[in-house]
Amino acid sequence: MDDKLIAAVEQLNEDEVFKLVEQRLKAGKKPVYLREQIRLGMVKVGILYEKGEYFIADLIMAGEIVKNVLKLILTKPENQHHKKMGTILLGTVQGDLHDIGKNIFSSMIEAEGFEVVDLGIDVPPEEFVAKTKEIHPQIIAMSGVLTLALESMKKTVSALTAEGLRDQIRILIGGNPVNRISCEYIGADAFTNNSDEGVTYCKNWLAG
Ligand code: B12
Repeated sequence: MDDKLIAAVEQLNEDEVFKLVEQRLKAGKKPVYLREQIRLGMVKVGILYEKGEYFIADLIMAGEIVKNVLKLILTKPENQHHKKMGTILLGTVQGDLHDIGKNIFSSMIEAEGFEVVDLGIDVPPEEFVAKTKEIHPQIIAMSGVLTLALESMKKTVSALTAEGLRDQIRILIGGNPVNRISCEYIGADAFTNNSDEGVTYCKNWLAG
């Protein structure tokens, strides 16, 4: 664990976060490792918010710092795939405005050669359904960080099922509150708390 980097994120010290990330990249640390350290820092920010020591403004600031620093880490590799692997319809579900995790996944999966159609945040089930009918994605990937997102994910799967679309697609759910039990409840095909694992699911699904 990179205690210094985690602490810099926790303390909302943007200059220090940038300095440390640049140093670590130069020293050959992998983006996947650095992303995880930043995520751990964000967990600490969340704990301070829960304790009442941080406020909404601090969450916003944390979100901005992470968005900015991820630009350093998510620089697309030169050896990007050119063959289109498949299409993924992505969005943060209704009621949820968090998009940092979604955007990380989006950049990573694009770098693997997938086409990503990103519906953004607070996406209602009807919008997932309408876009699925229009673009026929192989995979729908839903993101949610709030507990209430689980209910929105379930509604989205139900709406897809009601329209007869469920059997044609794989559904992946990602974000902090998802787990095996909620995955079964929602009726998704897979869940993950980790973008890298999400990428692996998508690649495996389309490979076989
Ligand atoms: C930054 C932040 C905000 C920012 C968001 C900015 C943005 N553009 O996203 C702002 C200020 C807007 C915000 C608002 C709120 N927030 Co907030 N926020 C956070 C914070 C500190 C960090 C979230 C984050 O970006 N983490 C870093 C990313 C990288 O992690 P991640 O999202 O988990 O993503 C990783 C994986 O989950 C996965 N992943 C995520 N999505 C997907 C999708 C797919 C397909 C795949 C494969 C993988 C994947 O990949 C990522 C990396 O590997 C968290 C605390 C925490 N510990 O998470 C609270 C937290 C999520 N927020 C919380 C709350 C309560 C709120 C508010 C309700 C506060 C309020 N009273 O207004 C509002 C809700 C607004 C809304 N309707 O959504 C609570 C949620 C509690 C709950 N269980 O429901 C948390 C946990 C804080 C806390 N401990 O209380 N927040």
